[in-house]
Amino acid sequence: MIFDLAETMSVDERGALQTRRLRALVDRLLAARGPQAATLRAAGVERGDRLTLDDLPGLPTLSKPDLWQAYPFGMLAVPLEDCAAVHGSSGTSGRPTLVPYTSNDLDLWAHVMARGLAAAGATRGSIIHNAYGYGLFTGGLGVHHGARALGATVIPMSSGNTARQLRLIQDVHPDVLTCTPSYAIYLAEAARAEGIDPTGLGLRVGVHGAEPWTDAMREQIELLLGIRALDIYGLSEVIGPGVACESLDSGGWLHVQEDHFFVEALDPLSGRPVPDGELGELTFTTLTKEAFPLLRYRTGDLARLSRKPSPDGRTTVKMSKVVGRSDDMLVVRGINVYPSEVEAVVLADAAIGPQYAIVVDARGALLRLLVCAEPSSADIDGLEVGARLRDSLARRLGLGCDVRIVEPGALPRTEVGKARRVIRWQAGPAPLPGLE
Ligand code: DLL
Repeated sequence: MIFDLAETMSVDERGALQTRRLRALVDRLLAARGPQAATLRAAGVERGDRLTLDDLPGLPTLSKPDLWQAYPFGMLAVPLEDCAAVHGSSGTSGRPTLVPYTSNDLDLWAHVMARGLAAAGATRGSIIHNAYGYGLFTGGLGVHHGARALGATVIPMSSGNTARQLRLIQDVHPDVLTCTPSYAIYLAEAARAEGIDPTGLGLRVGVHGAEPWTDAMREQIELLLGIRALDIYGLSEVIGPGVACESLDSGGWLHVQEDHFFVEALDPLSGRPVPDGELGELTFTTLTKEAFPLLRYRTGDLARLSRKPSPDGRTTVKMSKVVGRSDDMLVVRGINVYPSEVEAVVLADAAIGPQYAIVVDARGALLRLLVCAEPSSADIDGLEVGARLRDSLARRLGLGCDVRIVEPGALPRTEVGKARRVIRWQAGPAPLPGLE
């Protein structure tokens, strides 16, 4: 179902709307006199009214360190008393970011999330089991607001307490599961361990995001839970989940809600836009946000954009799955590797289960990659599978990796929060058992 006709607007009509919104945004930023007003003025922009979308590549960008510098509320564009909520992210690099919302911002968030849930086939009649964490993290409350705007019934489970989650799923029969992709796998494994067939739980579709995952992992989730597993992307700085969502018929692409979040893909080194279809750093301009508006925010997330017609009738620009982060790229003996490429090779082997970890051994002068994976069943010959995986990694990545096939259950699981699949081994004892 298409929740909002704006998703099917003609490209020209949407362009005109975006232009009007861009002009108003620039005027708001200038009036707020914050750090973005200063960089705009330094770039010669004194007012918004003549700007067009083609001018965007010439306007200043900002990135995470700019937000840290303004922490906690230096980027606020409205008085703090006009804010209705504050969310944030703990940040992979350990420094928090706080993101305030006005009441209108919360409505906008609910609206784009409702578009995403509807795109996944959720309806007013749906029961949404929401296992994203509630709290400062935007996952739980973002999906919650969206489910309310759609008119569905939401179960605010939050993360953790898996036994209770399973009990509730069996009792309430939700059709939609919302959680991180790693938690979807965790839940399925926990069900099996309890003797429950996870494909018989009655779930129809999963809406998974907040961490990188590949199509190989999608297949695993679909098989384990007997559902369609769709991707949802977002980040707290821009609004939270719902910035872009896959639909049941979008062929694996995520529709960017570009009437509110204008997207560019930039070359991470030069900062210049890359052509559609090429990998670039997603950069967002929040056209309509009030409390924390951002002009050309560089996310560090790498993906491709496409404007080809979508079979589902939506006309918005689409993004591919995120294939990595610009700061995630590993350079191993001169070869550039993204963890997602390793994941795709590992999970393509049916003898390997969904649990794996990449240990980057950075103790010496040259990085070494250790890929640890669990077999998909206990009777698999670890030595044979390990040798095969080493060969496929060498063939696909042009890189020699050490491979360890460990006992089922030996790798750490993530029950709460985002999965940590890349582990840096800087010094000291091995981060996982059995490594040397
Ligand atoms: O993770 C918002 C979210 C919640 C998205 C629930 C989807 C579902 P942050 O905690 O600020 O916000 O983290 C944002 O997570 O810059 C990406 O690096 C990563 N990320 C989010 N969604 C995806 C995804 C939420 N679908 C950061 N695929 C982003 C890959 C994702 N990475």
